[in-house]
Amino acid sequence: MPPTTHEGRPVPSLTLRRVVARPVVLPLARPIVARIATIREWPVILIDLETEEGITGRSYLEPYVTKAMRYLVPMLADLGEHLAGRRVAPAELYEASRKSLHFVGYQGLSMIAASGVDMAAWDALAKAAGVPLCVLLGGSVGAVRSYNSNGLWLQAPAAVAREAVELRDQGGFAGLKLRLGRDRLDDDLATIRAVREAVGADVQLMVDFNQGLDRGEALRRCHAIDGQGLAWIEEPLVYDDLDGCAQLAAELATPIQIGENFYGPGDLADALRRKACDFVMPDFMRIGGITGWLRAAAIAATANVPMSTHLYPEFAAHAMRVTPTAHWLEWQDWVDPLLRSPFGVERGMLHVPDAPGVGLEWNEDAVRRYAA
Ligand code: SMN
Ligand code: MG
Repeated sequence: MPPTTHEGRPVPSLTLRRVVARPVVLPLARPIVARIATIREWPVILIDLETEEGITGRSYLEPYVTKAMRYLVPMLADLGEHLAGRRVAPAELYEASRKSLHFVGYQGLSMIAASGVDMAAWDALAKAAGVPLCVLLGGSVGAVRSYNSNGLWLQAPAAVAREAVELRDQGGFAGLKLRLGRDRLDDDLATIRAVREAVGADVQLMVDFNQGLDRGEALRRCHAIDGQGLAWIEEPLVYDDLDGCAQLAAELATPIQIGENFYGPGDLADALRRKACDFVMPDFMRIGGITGWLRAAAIAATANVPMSTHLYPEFAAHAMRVTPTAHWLEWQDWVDPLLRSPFGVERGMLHVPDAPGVGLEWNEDAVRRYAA
């Protein structure tokens, strides 16, 4: 007996035909001005995983650096060629992708490409099953608590406070993330105070140093903001300094948050083993797509560590519906111009659409307009 959906229809087996990757570059309404870089345009690779049966799985990648698309686009096509003819069984494709990378290594762009294919494979499979991805994963359709991460970069305190009110009111958000790491610590402190004053006591404030501090500066600054009632302090140190993070996590009352640079579930396990953080927030393109996320979520759950998402809010919404220690979804609308139906946000909750798959359809006019 073939497996059946909730409506009793058989789930067709899908065969991967090819992977089509299209680079686009979007303008950012609010340029990213972080401690370590300024980003004015947002590169996105749209992935269509075509199957012999006519169902197309969709995903996208956001590789930060426009030039990185030069390498990722052919990698995705090559991975597609390597996997062509195989059944769209995400766990098997994930293993096959990894095996094909034994010699070049799993991390970096390798993992990013494999993650993009994985996400598209899950979308295809859920479409074939006729159910939303979260349902295929064993969950139900619903909403996920989200914070607005659209802005609050390194501008002057008063400007950040004004923007914080705008972002709170963009969807009734009860959480906002500010970026820190101005030249002077006093200006970071003034920004936290100005934002708190502007948005009131009921909004949780996360802060992100974007890996911008050395150990001495991190000790000084994190202790200085430790009494501000922040929800977390994110990436104070360069991402691979787990010993430094462990020292901060041990000393500070405010939880330390890391994870957007975990390459695969093993990195998450390693960070927890080394007590490098209190919270984790893997990024879908680095943790290994949905397959990597599910494995990472199991590890976080066994350690009772709250797990938040990084970018990819549409995939995040589905994944969080089945994440045992689901904490906060990071919401951004940067890719919305490319979507036919952006997901809705209400009272700070991102809603999973009740439709087969993830719920991504490209707005082809916009794709043409922003083609790189
Ligand atoms: C971030 C996201 C996207 C671009 C730059 C920085 C940030 C985050 O680290 O966590 O949102
Ligand atoms: Mg971050």
